Amino acid sequence: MTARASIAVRNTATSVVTIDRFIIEQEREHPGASGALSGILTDLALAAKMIANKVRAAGLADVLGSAGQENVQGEVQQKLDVIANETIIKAMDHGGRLCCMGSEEADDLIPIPDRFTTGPYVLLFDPLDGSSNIDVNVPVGTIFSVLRKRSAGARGSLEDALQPGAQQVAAGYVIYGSSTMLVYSTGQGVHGFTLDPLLGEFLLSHPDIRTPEHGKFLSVNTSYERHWAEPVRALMRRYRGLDGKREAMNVRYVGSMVADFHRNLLAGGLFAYPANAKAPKGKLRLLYECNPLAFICEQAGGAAIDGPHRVLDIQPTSLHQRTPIYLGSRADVEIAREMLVAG
Ligand code: FBP
Repeated sequence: MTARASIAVRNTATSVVTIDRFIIEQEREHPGASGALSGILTDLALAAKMIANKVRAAGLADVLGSAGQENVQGEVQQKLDVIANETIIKAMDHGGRLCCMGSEEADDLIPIPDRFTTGPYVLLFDPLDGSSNIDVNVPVGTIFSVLRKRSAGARGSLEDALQPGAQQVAAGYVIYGSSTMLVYSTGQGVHGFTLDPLLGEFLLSHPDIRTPEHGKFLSVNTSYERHWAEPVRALMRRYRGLDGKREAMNVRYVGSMVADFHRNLLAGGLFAYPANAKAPKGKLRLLYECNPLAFICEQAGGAAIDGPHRVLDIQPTSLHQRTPIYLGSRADVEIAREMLVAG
């Protein structure tokens, strides 16, 4: 039974597919598999449940607001940024599957403590994406990317993190919205699991997600329009039907990349964070925001570019590097490629 065939197993009155069961079924498709990748995905699901509990009760517990310090990006860390970061590190550092980690909230690579054994994978993550939205109860998310270790030593190095996104062996995100969902891919399609708060289990709710070829939603922060280069302005006029060359897309922008991306993945659309005069490389980070979502997007039939390049082909040079991004429905990304390259 192939992994795609096993997708036929949906939650029915009599059969419930938990994420653990699904991970094991997918692993069976790889007879040589060590189980390490499955272990990483299972531990991430646990970390997601723990973060969901904190986010859900954020207004009641003293976890809202600033943590009073800045991260390497120069952004003020929110208390929940720090909590989510520590939760993921503690859930992942002792399983013997990772050689090192990288996080939006840590300046350098996070080593595996000497008292724990290491493993053949690297985990890169944004513990709480869209954190500026936490205090106003707008959906936020966690984004993760898994790569195979390349370097010789047991304890990993920057070389292991700085691999093109096309080398990812798994990627995904968790959205803490009206429900908590975990969406991931190991290169065998994209599958979504919804957390049943009573059972405390992620259950298969969105098997084999495919994103529509043509999108209806446009997600971009137009308040930067005056700082965009002319080709970007022309592109955004095109998407909004202002040059009469197509129907206008419906503009939806939450300001949490995971929330905007998730809507567009399911309903069809384009998320863009172009470069602008103030941010010549854009804002979003290549390794733990753009690469994992680009991987999911392509696995669901969509596309992701920075303008001239496929995002997953970009050779990273630093842990926190930024990139412009246009990702979503394939036909809409194609328009961006044509107009930005021809621009
Ligand atoms: P972090 O919270 O992880 O730094 O995420 C960056 C982010 O909040 C994205 O989620 C979102 O798409 C973008 O920045 C919003 O930026 P802007 O306010 O400039 O539109």
